[in-house]
Amino acid sequence: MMRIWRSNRTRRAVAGVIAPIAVAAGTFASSAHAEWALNFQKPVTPIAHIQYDLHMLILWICVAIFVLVFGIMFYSLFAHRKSKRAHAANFSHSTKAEVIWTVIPILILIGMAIPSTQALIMMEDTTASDMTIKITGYQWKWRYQYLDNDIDYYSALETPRSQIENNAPKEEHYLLEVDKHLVLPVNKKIRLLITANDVIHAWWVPALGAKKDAIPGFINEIWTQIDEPGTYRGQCAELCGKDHGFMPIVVDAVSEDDFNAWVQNQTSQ
Ligand SMILES: [Cu+2]
Repeated sequence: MMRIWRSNRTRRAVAGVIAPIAVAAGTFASSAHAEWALNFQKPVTPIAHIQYDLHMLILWICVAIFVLVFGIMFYSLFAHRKSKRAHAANFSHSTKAEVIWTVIPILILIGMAIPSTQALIMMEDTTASDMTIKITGYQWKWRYQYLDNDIDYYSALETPRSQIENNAPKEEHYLLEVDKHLVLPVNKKIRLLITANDVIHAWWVPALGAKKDAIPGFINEIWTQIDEPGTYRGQCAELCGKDHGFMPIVVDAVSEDDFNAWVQNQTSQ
């Protein structure tokens, strides 16, 4: 009886180890299209640049603290080991040590708070924008309304069902392609008003450093100003129902002339 119980427990323990490995292996095998880059996407807006620089600054501060703390710890363990007949100091209170370990972290936190605050203030400043677009999240698509140009359309997933159900090979922009892109001019400050019509969504385009919750009944605002023409892709970033993973965002950043031509084309239809 004892033996069966033990073997069941062993089997359960083995299954507990193997199951996550199998799941991980399956994930690796099926994610041939995954983006394996480690850092943020290449920033293309002032906000994305300031976020990237802040991220790198704080990353290196963390690396320096890690190296210093673990360096001192491992050096101390090694240099003052018992076999060398090390004797522990026997003081129980040190004002000097307490002042040092209070003042240094405060200085580090201030050093991080100053650039963080500058970034937040810059990100919140939607004044003096050249144009305004209202973005509304729906289950499961986006609606773009160009308030200055009287353009209004929906943008929905274009990846065919056959690719999602593994009946056709997956394209390069699998689940990241839509029927109608959001077209924006480069080098213009664009104010984005973000809301939703049913549940909470979030409009997120990493290369633009733009991510904001789309909440029914509320209008959140962000701004963007894209440096380089290109196509930038994003996704809904708030779990919003069964097709949450099927409402991507595609932004086309084009020259001012191309944008004006596009507006002409849209409004003359
Ligand atoms: Cu959504």
